[in-house]
Amino acid sequence: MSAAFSSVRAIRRPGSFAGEKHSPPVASSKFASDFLGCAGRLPFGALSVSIRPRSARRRGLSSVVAVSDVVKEKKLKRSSSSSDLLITKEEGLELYEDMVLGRTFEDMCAQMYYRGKMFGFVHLYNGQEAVSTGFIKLLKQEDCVVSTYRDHVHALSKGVPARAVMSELFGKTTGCCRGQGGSMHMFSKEHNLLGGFAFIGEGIPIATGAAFTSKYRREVLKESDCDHVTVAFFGDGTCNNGQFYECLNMAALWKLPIVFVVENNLWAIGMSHLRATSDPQIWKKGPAFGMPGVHVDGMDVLKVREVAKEAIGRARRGEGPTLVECETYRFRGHSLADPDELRDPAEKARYAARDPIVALKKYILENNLASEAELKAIEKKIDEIMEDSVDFADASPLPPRSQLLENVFADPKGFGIGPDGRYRCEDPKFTEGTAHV
Ligand SMILES: Cc1ncc(C[n+]2csc(CCOP(=O)(O)OP(=O)(O)O)c2C)c(N)n1
Ligand SMILES: [Mg+2]
Repeated sequence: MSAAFSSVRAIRRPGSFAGEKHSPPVASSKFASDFLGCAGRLPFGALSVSIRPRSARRRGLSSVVAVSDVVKEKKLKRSSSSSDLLITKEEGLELYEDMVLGRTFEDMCAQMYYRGKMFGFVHLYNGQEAVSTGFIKLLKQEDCVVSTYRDHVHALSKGVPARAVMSELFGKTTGCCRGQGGSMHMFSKEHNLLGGFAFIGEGIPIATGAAFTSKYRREVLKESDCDHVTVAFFGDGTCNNGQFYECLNMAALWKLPIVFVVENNLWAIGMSHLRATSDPQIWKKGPAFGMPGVHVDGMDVLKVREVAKEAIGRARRGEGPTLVECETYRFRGHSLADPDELRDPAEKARYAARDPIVALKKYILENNLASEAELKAIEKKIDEIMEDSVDFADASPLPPRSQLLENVFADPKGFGIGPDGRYRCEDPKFTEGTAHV
């Protein structure tokens, strides 16, 4: 391990907000009628309560908070009898490991960012892990994932090694994009992770195209085994962007094998979802285009997983797209440059009390799926992976200067001719001040 990091790297355990003091949890029933549990209120009646069957409301166990009439409610039983459990021991441990990996990785990112190891904006995913894990752990290697700028954890869930993600963040040649993408542009052909997009909404058409590819291969090229599904993740703020509507229309029209997953964390930088959106119930936009719309508690990986199973299965069977709105929350500011002073501390505390990792741990222990020692062993393994990924990234070389103009689609000669009559791109000073390579 490099001496520069060894003494001060701290690994934070789930359940604690990064750098923030814990406020006492607020009783959830007080906010039961609030949309997504946030402080603001819906401009009209809380639909999530009104459309759920009475029995489901009484049980309070349904994975689906609100749903269009296309999707039937799943009856989820929770009991200590192993046959009724939502997950097997192996599944529980896999979910736990993936969520702890995501959380621990992001906390390490914060440390490395503030230590000057990363450049540009870095957006962390803390709090939203149940969405990534709940969906991606059900996918096959051939299935595609399209992310946003909050993409490190999606990459990890899809199987991109922590070393490759950390190195990419450090801008090193061993990164999954050879250091050319950075935090917001994770990509891996091998893992069918199609990016990482800094511009909001940009990934949605790419995902729609990937889903079209699967359908084309199966129906036109007659590759009967091509049942690949694409999952597109994006935020609530992004749903006010035109590309979202265009792609929903196209996906429904062509019955594409895609799941649109909205990670509704209630905020778009400092803009509250309730202030920015004419109808904040995003899931309702699915039925408007002729596809199921589902609203699920995104702080509960088991509920997300149940909804994901249904939506992914539907896409794989060739039955078309689904829009899933996951109620979630980010435990940190918009990016690591955001002091996060706008959001109400009471709102933050309410969601901190619903930490998805703590909830899964409780479920595993209460149902005797695994022991405390087994979970500790996973946490230790992840700590070792973190140390290793930072050491690896730190020791890796920076890209050579010659890499700078690779993958630039415009003819580099288009940069013009300098006063010495040579192409500007051939002048070593051309990139001076923009990169230190
Ligand atoms: C096309 C475009 N417009 C504006 C921005 C600036 N911008 C960066 S993040 C963001 C908010 C997105 O919020 P949301 O979709 O809810 O995602 P979250 O950050 O909450 O995950 C905006 C408007 C951008 N990146 N791209
Ligand atoms: Mg958001």
